Amino acid sequence: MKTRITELLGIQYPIIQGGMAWVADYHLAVAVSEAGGLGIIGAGGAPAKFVQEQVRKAREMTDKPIGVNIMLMNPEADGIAEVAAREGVEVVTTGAGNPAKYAAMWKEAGIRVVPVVASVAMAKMMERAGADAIIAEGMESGGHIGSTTTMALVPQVVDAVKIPVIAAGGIADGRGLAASLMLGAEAVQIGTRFVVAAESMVHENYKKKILAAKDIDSEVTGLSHGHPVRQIRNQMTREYLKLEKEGAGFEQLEQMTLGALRKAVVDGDTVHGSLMAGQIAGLVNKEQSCKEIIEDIMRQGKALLGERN
Ligand code: TUI
Repeated sequence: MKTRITELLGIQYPIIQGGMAWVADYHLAVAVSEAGGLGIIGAGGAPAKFVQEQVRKAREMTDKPIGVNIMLMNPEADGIAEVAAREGVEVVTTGAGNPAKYAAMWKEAGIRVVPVVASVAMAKMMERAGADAIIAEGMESGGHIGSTTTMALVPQVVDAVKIPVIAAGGIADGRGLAASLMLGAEAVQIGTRFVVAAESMVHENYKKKILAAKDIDSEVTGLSHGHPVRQIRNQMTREYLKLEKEGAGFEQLEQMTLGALRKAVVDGDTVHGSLMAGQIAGLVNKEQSCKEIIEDIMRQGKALLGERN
């Protein structure tokens, strides 16, 4: 299945693994790239040195293209941006902000620049800043989100830019892939289904929560202070939402979530941790290898799209 994205990124299948903070380490990224998709190391809130080590380990394990995701709210984003340029990754994706100031440096290093956006205005701005492609991420996604759904966002972004678009948010199988291509996207980015992949190093407790989740089991915290985050409902989200309703300030709320994702991923704390996951978690009910996941999605997607692919 060839699209402008498979050509641009040098991958076999139009499937990109989300660059999830704490979750997407080199084990997961290498497994996805080796299976023909694009694996991405999620820098999250990590220091630049840690990201450099991750990239080097991935490089030792695969010759296939590898990406790094830079979460732009990370105070070390400048250092990580330089690591990406220096260490010869093929692709950089960015989230939670505007990466325009790094675009020239990355392009000079021959890196494909692919920002994640949650609005048409940001997509246009990124195209002008030199982005090679755009990931249009709907509010069905896990983690830090915008406010528009994938179904509404993707075709509007596709119409607004000339560069190819990758759909994200609420996609976990071949139906999601086929639907995304119908909306004009040329690849999909998948997060939640890869959190439970066999090669994903997240704590077993976190995986179990995603595998057991139903459609309505996620909650969005942080809407009141403009940093909405989707995660599976638990004691933490209940307390957080109660405090938000009572008008708690950003500082107090931030205190509750600091380190909460790490608690979920590393410690397996499903009570106080932030179990980030998308609304599609209800569809994700078995642990498989990245190869099985990608082959499953492609088989189903191709059958739906017919022989033209
Ligand atoms: O970045 C994400 N998802 C994330 S980042 C993350 S790490 C985290 N950890 C703890 C608390 C909060 C976050 C978890 N999930 N997705 C990409 C994304 N980017 N979605 C929305 C945006 C976005 C938002 C605003 C992109 C650009 C933007 O621009 C704002 C501006 O005007 O600069």
